[in-house]
Amino acid sequence: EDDVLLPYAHGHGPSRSHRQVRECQYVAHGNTTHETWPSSNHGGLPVAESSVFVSDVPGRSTWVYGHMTVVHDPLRSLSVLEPGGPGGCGMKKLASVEETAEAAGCLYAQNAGFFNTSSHQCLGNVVSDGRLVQDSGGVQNAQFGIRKDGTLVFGYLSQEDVLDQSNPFVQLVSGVMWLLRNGEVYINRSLEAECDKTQETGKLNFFADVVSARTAVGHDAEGRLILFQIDGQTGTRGMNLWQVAEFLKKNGVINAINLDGGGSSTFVTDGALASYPSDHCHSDNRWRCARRISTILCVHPR
Ligand code: NDG
Repeated sequence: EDDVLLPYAHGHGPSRSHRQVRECQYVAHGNTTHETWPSSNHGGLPVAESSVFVSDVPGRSTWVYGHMTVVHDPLRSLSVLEPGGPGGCGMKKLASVEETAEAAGCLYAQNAGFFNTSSHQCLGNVVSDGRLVQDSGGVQNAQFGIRKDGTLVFGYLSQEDVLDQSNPFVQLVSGVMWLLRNGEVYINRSLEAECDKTQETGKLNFFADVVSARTAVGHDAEGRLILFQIDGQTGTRGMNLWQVAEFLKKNGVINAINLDGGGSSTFVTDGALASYPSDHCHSDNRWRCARRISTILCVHPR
């Protein structure tokens, strides 16, 4: 009834070893590769602007809508929020983006981190408004964070990097696939480096190549945050990750990571749903409903 979550090939779950399946890498100490950029801090209103676009992937007749939100003062107006409020990850809660965003007074919000669809556990690193909610133990997946001094961080982090208190993370969330690094598509390298167990839409190559609804976050040359969301349906419409990366690059994004997508991909303005989700409603299969998801990115007044 959901936007397809594909089973692993031949019934081999993520825990069974398989010749082609790498073990996930846990890096406890030292520096793993990432990029940093000073965030913009424009004092003037508004804190953010949001625009709608229509996908224009060459050769495709099934077009969908998407949203780009530009955040002018990320350090003061962007938060990673747990599902349903503080403590949501610990309680293995899921909540719609509308619920979490409405309660927190977000002007704009979109889904963020991946979760285990059976246990509802939030996956990866989560730092929310200066509170370390959980760390992933150094698992290698694409990260987005903001440090206390406003530095934007995109890429891979060791557990030590995540826990470092000299200039601590005030916001941090994990995605899957580093889409753009220094203005270049970084998907080939991500396919080799990243843990495949953080997402449930088939193997990592399929996950990257399939068209679907997508959510991403990046930054431009001025250090503004760029939030990206595009509607879709896994295997039918939307964008694959190569197309998302090209689209972001064309629009001036320098570093970007992919966040939870598919039926989780959701965009909310002023507490109201502003995207077309792909999951069918539990109550009536004819209609589409927003999925209850894990963490969100919330743009709020300063
Ligand atoms: C979405 C994701 C899936 C993930 C699940 C829970 C895509 C295309 O949400 O990988 O496991 O986080 O991003 N699908 O269905």
